[in-house]
Amino acid sequence: MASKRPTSTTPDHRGAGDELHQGVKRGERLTTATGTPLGDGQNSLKVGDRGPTLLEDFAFRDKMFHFDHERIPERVVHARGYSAHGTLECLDAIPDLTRAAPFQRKGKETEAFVRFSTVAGNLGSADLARDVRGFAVKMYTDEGNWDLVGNNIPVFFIQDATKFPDLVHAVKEEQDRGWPQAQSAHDTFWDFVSLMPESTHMLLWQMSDRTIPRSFRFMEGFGVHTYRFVNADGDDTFVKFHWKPRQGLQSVVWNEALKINGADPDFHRRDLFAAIESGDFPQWDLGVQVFDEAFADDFDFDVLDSTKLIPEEVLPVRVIARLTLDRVVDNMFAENEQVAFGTHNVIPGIDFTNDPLLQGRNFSYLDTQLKRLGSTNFTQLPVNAPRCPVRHFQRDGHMQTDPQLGRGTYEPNSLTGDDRGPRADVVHGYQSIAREEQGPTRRLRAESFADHYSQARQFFISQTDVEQQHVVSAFAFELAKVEDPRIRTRVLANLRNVHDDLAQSVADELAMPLPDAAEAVVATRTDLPASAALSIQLNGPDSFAGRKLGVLVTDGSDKALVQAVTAAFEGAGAVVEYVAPAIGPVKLKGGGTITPHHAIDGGPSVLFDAVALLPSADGAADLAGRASAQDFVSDAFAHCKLIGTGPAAAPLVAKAGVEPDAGFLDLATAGDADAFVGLCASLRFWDRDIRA
Ligand code: HDE
Repeated sequence: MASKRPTSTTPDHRGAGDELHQGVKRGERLTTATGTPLGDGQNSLKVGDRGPTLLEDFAFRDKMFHFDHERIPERVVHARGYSAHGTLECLDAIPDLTRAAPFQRKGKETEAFVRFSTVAGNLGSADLARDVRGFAVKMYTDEGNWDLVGNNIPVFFIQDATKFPDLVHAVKEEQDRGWPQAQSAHDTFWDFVSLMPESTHMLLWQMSDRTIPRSFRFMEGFGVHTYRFVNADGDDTFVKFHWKPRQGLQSVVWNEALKINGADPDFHRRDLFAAIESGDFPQWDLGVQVFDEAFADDFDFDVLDSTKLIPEEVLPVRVIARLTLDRVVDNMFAENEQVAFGTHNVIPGIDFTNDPLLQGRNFSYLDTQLKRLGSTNFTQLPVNAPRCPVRHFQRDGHMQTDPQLGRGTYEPNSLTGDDRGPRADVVHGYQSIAREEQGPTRRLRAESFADHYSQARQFFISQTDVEQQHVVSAFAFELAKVEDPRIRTRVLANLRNVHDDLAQSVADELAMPLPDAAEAVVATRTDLPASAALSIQLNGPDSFAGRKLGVLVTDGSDKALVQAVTAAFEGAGAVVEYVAPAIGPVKLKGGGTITPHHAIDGGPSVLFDAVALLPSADGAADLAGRASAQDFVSDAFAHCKLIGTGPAAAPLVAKAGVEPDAGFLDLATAGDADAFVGLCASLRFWDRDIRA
């Protein structure tokens, strides 16, 4: 029977869009990977009009071959990340301390690339998981790439790198069921940490609001380990690195985080992208705590122990440079996925200490890149390639892109000529500092690492009342997800060594009896004073700049009021977005329309730092009957947000079951807008804190 189907030569059926490709210019042609221009991008080569596909179809095979190999292994930890480009500018030259190239001259600029990440979840997990955030910075210096691969928390869970695979296995989804994703709230994680008291200090940080940052822009970064600065004379000092956001610190509350994950799982990456694209470039001050052997010997804890920090009140942070992120990535795979960080990437002027965690990391990062990127030549990828000259005799390997000219492939050689044969530079080249090491080889944890609770207690007493309550609630939330009661009891026993109020409050929230304190090798010190630097709330911003106001509008909203609120907040450096019953234009009283950014069902108040309710009377009556609008108000209230109310908002507020308090401000007329901006500088109305 003759087929009625069209043939590939019937122009109308060649495939959508092909008519657009008639007579395309040479440089615009669709080609194979090897450059052959294609005459058809829509149909594979078949026998007859319905027949089998031919193996000879090189164009199909070229395309499918590449597609089949698109994925590379995601990072075993820190899989989900987001990156941006920027510059590090030296504010305070410190050649007396280090010969590191970025710090030799005030005003010196060094290209930088930063990747922020969560740790536990896979690449597709949600941004607001309760998790540590990676804060990895690659600096393309004149003397090679320097990577400061840090976190947003200054301490870590374990003291020895050999425990890292155990920690990661414990926190990742359980192997017999494949869940939970991106969550520490499950048995294996708490089982492990309850048996590893050295993790207690980090657990306090993890259960604090540090692990639910409002944005990457509003969090600190830390190098964690003690490193060394080395100056041109070869003199070395210890150094700890800090990134301090000039935007101030800010986190969300847990109930809000849970809802953001549903409303916008990309909340953090969208925030960074939007800020940079709008020209609101985030900045961090790079600060250092520099100290010598004498300080280290005197200090309460071992400076090689990554479960400890040096309080800023004991050793102030000196700001030496400023990082500005001003360019988003062009291609997530090429940059965000293929960037290869490593603690071993240091430059002259930076050296290591014997921190056992750092020593282990120096091995792991190089090793992992070969697995992920598949070739030793990953340093040639644009995002990883140094910006300074690279000369060596490393040759060949998969995907070699360097033509590597000349005859000599070894060092020393006399055949490539003086101008082409790289030589070690004994004067300016990298020299590891001469360290005296001695002692028997042993598998031993130093006694100076044995105090697991004192700094955990110090962290707890450094939190505001609201923050302490958040820590308690976070422990209770996580432990309530732990099925085995023995694990919960062990955690409570450890917490007794931190602070009895903490242990008792968590036990109360779990409705569990308080066990005896766990045995501690070293008694908890109660003399360490509170450190204000450890609180988020005490280090917030002094304005609403960089934050987002959500304005609820309906047909009939007052134009003058909407405009005044918008102008006041935008004038203060904030972003204003409108939320309306539907996404189509809203007609304002006073003339004109505005186009909302969100329809109410997809624009819950968790996406904003503060809200203004400016509906018309009819609009408020309509919204009062919608669950999403009621949630908009009741969630903003529950999350301690500042709420501006227009003249007609009352019925909606009442229907949301909310009693206005001092965190509300009447926006009766356009003249009230400035007062609302001023109120919002405090970000939240914590007096309302209702165990969100
Ligand atoms: Fe990592 N870590 N880590 N880590 N880490 C990785 O490297 C490792 C540790 C950190 O955005 C891996 O490229 C060991 C501390 C960040 O690409 C891997 C130990 C700190 C990132 C690895 C630690 C970090 C990683 C996985 C214990 C804060 C993401 C993929 C000794 C100071 C970097 C990769 C990015 C990534 C190993 C502990 C920060 C497997 C063995 C402590 C920010 O190599």
